[in-house]
Amino acid sequence: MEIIQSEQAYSSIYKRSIEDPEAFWADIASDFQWKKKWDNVLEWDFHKAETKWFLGGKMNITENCIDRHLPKRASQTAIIWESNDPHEASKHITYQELSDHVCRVGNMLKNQGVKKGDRVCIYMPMIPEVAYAILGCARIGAVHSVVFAGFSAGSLVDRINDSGCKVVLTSDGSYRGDKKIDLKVIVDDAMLKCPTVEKTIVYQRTLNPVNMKPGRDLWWHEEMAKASTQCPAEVMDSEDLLFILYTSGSTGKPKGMVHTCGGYMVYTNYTFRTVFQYQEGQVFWCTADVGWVTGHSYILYGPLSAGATTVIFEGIPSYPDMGRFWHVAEKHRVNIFYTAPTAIRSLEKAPLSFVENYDLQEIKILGSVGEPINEEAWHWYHEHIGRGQCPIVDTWWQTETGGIMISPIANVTKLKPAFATLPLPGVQPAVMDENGNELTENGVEGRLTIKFPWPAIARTIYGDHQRFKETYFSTFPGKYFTGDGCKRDEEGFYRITGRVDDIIIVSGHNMGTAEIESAIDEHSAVCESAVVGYPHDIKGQGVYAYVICYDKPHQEENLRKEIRDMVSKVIGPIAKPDKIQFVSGLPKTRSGKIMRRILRKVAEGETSNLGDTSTLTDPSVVDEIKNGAL
Ligand code: 7RM
Repeated sequence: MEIIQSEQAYSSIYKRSIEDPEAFWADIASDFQWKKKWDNVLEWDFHKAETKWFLGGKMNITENCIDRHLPKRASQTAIIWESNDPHEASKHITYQELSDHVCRVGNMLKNQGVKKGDRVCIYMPMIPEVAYAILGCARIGAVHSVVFAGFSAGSLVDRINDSGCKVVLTSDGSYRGDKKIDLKVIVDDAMLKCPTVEKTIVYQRTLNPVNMKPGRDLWWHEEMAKASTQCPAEVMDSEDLLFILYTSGSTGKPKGMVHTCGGYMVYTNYTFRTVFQYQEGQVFWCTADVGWVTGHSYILYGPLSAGATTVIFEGIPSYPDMGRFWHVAEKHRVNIFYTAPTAIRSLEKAPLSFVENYDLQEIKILGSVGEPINEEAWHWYHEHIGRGQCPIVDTWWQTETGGIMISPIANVTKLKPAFATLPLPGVQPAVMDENGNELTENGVEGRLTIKFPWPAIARTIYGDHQRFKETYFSTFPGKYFTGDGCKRDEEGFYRITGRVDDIIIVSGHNMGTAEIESAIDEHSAVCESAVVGYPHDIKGQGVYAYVICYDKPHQEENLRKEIRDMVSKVIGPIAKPDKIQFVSGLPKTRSGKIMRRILRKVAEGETSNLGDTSTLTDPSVVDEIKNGAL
């Protein structure tokens, strides 16, 4: 396959990918190891919410992530593991060792009666074994369902039962900063309500005493010792399930997004190599947790299928101090660094000496994902981490899209701070107005849809195709609706303005809350903000801003005025916040997304019935917010 290396190449390849998508993707797919070539590249019908890629093709993603590299790269490091504890030795796992571990896990699962198509829940910390677990499932055709190991027992129960998992892979405990979490206790609690689970297999990480239920609970090290390092890769159809990954809906129960083998493999590999311009021998570090799609696609499947060296980091950015990311980047000579704006903003707050203590010369490319990156954070990241020299790829995508969709291509296409910029080849965005008309010009704003399938699009919601169809394909019939709003500027560059459910209408004007936040954040005293709408007698909706300052403000009224003036200056008087509440933190989920539902309720004057707050990193901020409500 041809990797794009110039702006002209981008234009011509993009054009070809739109004119003849099947030929374009067939060409890319032919670079992989197939056990049998596909009969048909694509069949789709967005009215029925159906997409199939590489039909009739037979393959196994682990052969493409491991076996095919062995002739050349058996002794190359596949995974660098860095512990939560900076004093614990890091690990370098070669492709050969990865092969042995993954095959062992495959056999260990088979020994417990796991067969192709069975669901296996993985509830583990960020240790090398979580990678072996995920790939071990894929090796034997079991469907993995990774549940982020920060979720509560109740969330675990919902996810296990929704997909009927037969086995749970877990550990005795996990480390997170200075905290130790007893994962097995949470699993024990969950097991009281999970009738489909026959076995749990427990890896020893923290060595805290755990309760092992006879007949159900097994030790990982004992079972692995019995398992051989030879495990033939199960023959998978392109459209067989690879994994289920739950993502929260705007309301109600989590949606089990289903990804299949062939298209997902092709797309995560292609986007990894293209967006980051990965070069042979480079070290790639994506700081996400494997419990999120970013970890699936860009810690494991993308980099490993490309034969790269990928970093798995067990810890958090602030432990033992705010320099940890930069310490790890220096120590492992990271070349490509991919993180989230929420992390950037929190590190930006710390003294610069935490960055300056480390040599970051090896970093060549920076990435951002998960939410819109505000301009201030973009510039800080560019200047201080990228030394003004590294491109930042602001990658827009979703659990549902499987891989990156809209993003600059590092060192190839133009950057524009706070813009995800251009669609990748094969991606056909369409901006829609409220009435369902496509806005075909540039210089428009509307809802972001995608009008043609790409190989890694989620195929369904596990067990609920109707919900899949309604959520993604009914708002704009015939198109995939992302739930995001966007602008396309005069140059055709996309800026994602945030979830459409975060749009507020003030005096008849549509405003993206992200846009107001970005303006507030430009005030030098402000670290971060979150804006929601609240009912307003005259305007319909008023603007309510929650603002975190670097230092606790002394003269709140003065600062409020300055912030209003700033917003007025940046966006216009219409966007000026009506209410500004200073807070010390925001209610964030563990993936760094602000739980706006809570902020909206408090802004509306509702302080009881805030709903489930168990997935918040720090539920105590909710009380502070309630008590300070204006
Ligand atoms: C990869 C991931 C998806 C939602 C998506 C957006 C937001 C993600 C960006 C972004 C602006 C970005 N999957 N989002 N990336 N918004 N710029 N570069 O995050 O399923 O967890 O979230 O995240 O709203 O719809 S996700």
